[in-house]
Amino acid sequence: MKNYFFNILFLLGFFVFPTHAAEKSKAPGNATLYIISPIDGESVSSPVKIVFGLKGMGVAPAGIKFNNTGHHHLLIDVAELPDVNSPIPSDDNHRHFGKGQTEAVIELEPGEHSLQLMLGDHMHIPHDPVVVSKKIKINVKGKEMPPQEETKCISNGYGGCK
Ligand SMILES: [Cu+2]
Repeated sequence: MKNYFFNILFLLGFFVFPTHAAEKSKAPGNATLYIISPIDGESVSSPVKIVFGLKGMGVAPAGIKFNNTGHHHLLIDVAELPDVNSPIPSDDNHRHFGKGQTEAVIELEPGEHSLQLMLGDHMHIPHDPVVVSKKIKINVKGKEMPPQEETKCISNGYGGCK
């Protein structure tokens, strides 16, 4: 009788989780992903240098399968995390650092932007559990006008300048 129940659970498991779903790369529970720079709320000028921080795991280039490693993905102005069971999309808002980079210099329009890091495995798929940083907000300053040279007026005696 006991076996019967186990069989049912087993079959249900296959029903809920399709058998073709590949085993996800595991992440240690103490893995911590964070943005070292800029800091939350900072005002910066574009281009912005972003420094990635990772503890408890290592960085490996995309395509290299090695336990407890992954590569960085920078999510720019992304409201909701991408699907954690699929490769992270690759576009202007989801930047991959597949060479194993740990910092980046990016151009951002003036105004408020959100930044968040997400680790992906050799296939760009988030780990289990998902390794993601806190989302920070930064303010990108507008382009500053070059300071205008003060023109000195030396009277020409007719109400104008020489
Ligand atoms: Cu990737």
